[in-house]
Amino acid sequence: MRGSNRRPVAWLLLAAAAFLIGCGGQPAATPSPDASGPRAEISWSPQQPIALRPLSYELRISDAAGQPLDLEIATAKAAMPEMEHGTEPLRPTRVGPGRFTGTHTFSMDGSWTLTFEGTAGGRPVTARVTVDVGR
Ligand SMILES: [Cu+2]
Repeated sequence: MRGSNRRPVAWLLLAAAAFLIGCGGQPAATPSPDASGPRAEISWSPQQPIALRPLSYELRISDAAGQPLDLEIATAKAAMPEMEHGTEPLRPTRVGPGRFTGTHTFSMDGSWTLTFEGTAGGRPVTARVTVDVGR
């Protein structure tokens, strides 16, 4: 009866294939490193960010419960925590509650931290998301 054990494996492979196909055209979303506070998720086009190329992004800010957080962004910037050089300004445009779009060109490959600061419901909010550019 060992033959019957193969079926779940086949279904698992099918599910994995369907998942890969389903995600093929979708940009990857990176969860925020801070799970307790507001979450920032960002997806890129092209899907894999590369330095020195204009990229489009879609940013979603949500509260700890996962609901869209209607953040009024005051400052948005990209920094490389491991490096001494300065930050790059980001200019997200609000397209809905907790939803923003924009374009950016990273100056170099590496690990970038994007920080979005502002207010939501009169309270200060900071949301961060990490982006691996060029790797
Ligand atoms: Cu750098």
